[in-house]
Amino acid sequence: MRKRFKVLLAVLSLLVLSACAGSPAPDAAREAVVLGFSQLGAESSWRIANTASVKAAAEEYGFGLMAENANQKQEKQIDAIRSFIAYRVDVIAFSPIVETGWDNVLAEARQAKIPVILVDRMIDSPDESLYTAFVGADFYAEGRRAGEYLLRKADAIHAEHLRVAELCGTPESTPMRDRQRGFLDVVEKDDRIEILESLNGDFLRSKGEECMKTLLEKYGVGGIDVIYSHNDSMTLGALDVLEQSGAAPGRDILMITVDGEKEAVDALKAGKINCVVQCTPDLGKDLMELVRGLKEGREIPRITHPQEGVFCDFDDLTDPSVEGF
Ligand code: GYE
Repeated sequence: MRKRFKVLLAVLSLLVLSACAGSPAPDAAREAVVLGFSQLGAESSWRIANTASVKAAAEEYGFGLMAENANQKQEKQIDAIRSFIAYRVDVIAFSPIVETGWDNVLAEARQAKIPVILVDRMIDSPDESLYTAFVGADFYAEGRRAGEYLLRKADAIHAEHLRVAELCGTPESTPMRDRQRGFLDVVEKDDRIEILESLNGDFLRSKGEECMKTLLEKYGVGGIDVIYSHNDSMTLGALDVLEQSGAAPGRDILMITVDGEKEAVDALKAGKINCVVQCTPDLGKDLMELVRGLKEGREIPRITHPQEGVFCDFDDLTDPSVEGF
């Protein structure tokens, strides 16, 4: 009996010692956290960098991560969220591909008392209790920055009339809606600006190419003055087509894009793009801070927006801070 008691005591003190020798108590709590993350797909360099940021940050914070990629399918995201609920993860994070259609599955998460954090994109629902927090860019502000650049450029080149074609991201997604609205709110009342048309390029490079071909067939290089594209992937696709057709993007057609991936920033430096509105994919750490806050029972901010700006041909592009992700 005495011997068994001694062994038990030894095991207990070892446990206590190892807990003390390792990380402090809050870290031990962190290790117990499991986060379910449903990424919407891998449509762009932005998305790939965003997935990497979430994975690296989960590792840094010592959180368990169940990550699922939905390959651009809302049903797959819904299935992933249901599997996270069944697994009883501590927190669910997901990037909704479109804004509507989430009410049922998020009500199931609420019923299971699992908090939900929206990453990158928003949902559109009258029920605000379906999610606890949002971390991602202010897309409306990004659209406005694109519009403000265009008006500044119009002044600088003394333009009287600028015909704009818009390459849009995935229909019904938050960045598509808000980048369009923000841009229009700035340029709409300026009678130098004419919007020729808005085409859906689904945030894909291949569709950016297709859209640019369609535009060239319809208007010719001389019939378009500005391309405003909702992301770099579509812009880079359009650049390929323009260059193949012998046009000089950046000079014959002003190119305005959103994201800031390395290839686009290099094209800005080479004079093929005129303005890159930044949108950072690096949301991992902000997300993990929110998860940690929830786990520790703290009040967390409802909305977290990262700091973002603009790189454009009015800037000193040799400055080392002008770099892409
Ligand atoms: O701009 C685009 C991606 O939701 C901010 O989605 C994201 C957008 C990003 O495919 O490249």
